[in-house]
Amino acid sequence: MSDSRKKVNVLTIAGSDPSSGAGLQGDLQTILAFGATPFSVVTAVTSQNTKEMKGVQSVDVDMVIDQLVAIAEDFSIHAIKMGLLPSPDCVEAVAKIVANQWHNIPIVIDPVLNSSTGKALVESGTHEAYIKHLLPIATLVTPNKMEAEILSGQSIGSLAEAGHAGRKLLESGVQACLVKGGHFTDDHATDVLLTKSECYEIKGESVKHYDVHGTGCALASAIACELARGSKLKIAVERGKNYITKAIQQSFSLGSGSRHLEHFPDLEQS
Ligand code: PXL
Repeated sequence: MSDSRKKVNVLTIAGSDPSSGAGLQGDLQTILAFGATPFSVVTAVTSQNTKEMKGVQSVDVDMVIDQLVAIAEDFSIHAIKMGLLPSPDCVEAVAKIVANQWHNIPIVIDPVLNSSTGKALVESGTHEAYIKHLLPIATLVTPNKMEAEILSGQSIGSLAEAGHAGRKLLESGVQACLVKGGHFTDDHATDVLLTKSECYEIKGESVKHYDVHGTGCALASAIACELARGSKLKIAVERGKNYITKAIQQSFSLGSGSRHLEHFPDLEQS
């Protein structure tokens, strides 16, 4: 984890998960675990538990804008993490306000399109809006295999193809792309990090394959906290990945379905 003595404010723009596994509630726990101060703007409300995604309702775009303006008027924000943005209108409005209000701070986008059970969480046209409005202002986008396939329009069956898809996403103007693995290699633990000039395979410790909810949200939040403190991109991604690995290894069952991440893991435990 990064230098916890430096006070930073990290804003998450995300949907609510009442079961606290993913979304806003997962982000808040991660941001606290990194010793940063969390701020939150709600874009959608879901009804779900560890067994089932029951429904999703968007917050009015005007209300999303009002929340963003209220935060911008009163606080310095050092990094932004975005998760579920449920409609093309929401994506466009958020991109506009963020570009106007927050210059030169790291913006990390976890492009949530479906729930882990495959239920669509966003309206049609949302992924096109990401490419047109949001990726051009972002520091890093962190798609999983399926999200990278949708956003790039390319299928991914290997690490090399993950790299091609990531390179395609860079054409939108985003500064960097982390295509999360889990599926490309035998150890299920290698991600591909691309910038315009660099390409890294970020290898993680192999983790037992648990059904854990909210890993993408927590990883993007962790990276946003590191970037807020001034960590270089590759270091931020490696620290975020180490955090999420430990959070998965130490995950636990609270409900009868997917497990909860340990958002405050012991980072020394192997
Ligand atoms: O893990 C993606 C995600 C993000 N945000 C919310 C969610 C989910 C997945 O279910 O419910 C609110």
